[in-house]
Amino acid sequence: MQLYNFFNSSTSYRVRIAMALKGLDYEYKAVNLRAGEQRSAEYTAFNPGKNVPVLVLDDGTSLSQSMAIIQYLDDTQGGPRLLPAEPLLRARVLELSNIIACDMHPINNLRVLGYLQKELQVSEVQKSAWYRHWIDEGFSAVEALLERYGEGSYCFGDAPTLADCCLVPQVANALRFGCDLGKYPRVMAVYEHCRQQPAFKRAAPSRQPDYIA
Ligand SMILES: N[C@@H](CCC(=O)N[C@@H](CS)C(=O)NCC(=O)O)C(=O)O
Repeated sequence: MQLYNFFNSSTSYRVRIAMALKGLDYEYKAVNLRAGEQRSAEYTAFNPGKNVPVLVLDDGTSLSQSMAIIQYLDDTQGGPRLLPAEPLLRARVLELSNIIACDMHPINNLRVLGYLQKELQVSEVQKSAWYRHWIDEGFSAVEALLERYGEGSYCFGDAPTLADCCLVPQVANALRFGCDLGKYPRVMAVYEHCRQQPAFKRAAPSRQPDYIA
């Protein structure tokens, strides 16, 4: 398999964690988002969504959207289940994951921040305020869900799920933007625990071949 991704793209990082947890090997195909490679004609023909990640299967089939990729891998590959079979627990995992994947990430994505700055002419300070606002909205909700339902060292119990694949990259991204996450002790406890685990370490931005400090 091939994974088109970028070292500090949080959606790529989700898939890298899932693949590392499942022990899946892949060829690393770097797409430099900082250089705008995702918008090139060649890449757009490959992925009309103009984003990463994209997984290419051994038979050449390509699949975009991190949540679809992870669910596909969970359904077809071995290793630990990232989406539990039990319907309510599965829904809980998706509930938390979707706060990050649907409510947080899309409004703070590179293209959105770029549009705010270049087209709407917001200042650097306003852009940071926007970013921090949506991080706070989202992590307040995640923190409340972890308080209600979270037990154990991961989001849900003592084994990783899709929720952890989403939480860790979103925290890493917020820290990179200088957000104060001290208000979210449960979120941070899960993050710190995951960071120590070999699969999460392998997937970390600083361990990727295209990493730039
Ligand atoms: N919903 C998509 C979002 C993918 C996405 O937008 N990824 C970001 C990086 S985290 C990207 O490629 N952004 C390019 C851009 O904004 O131009 C997913 O989960 O895969």
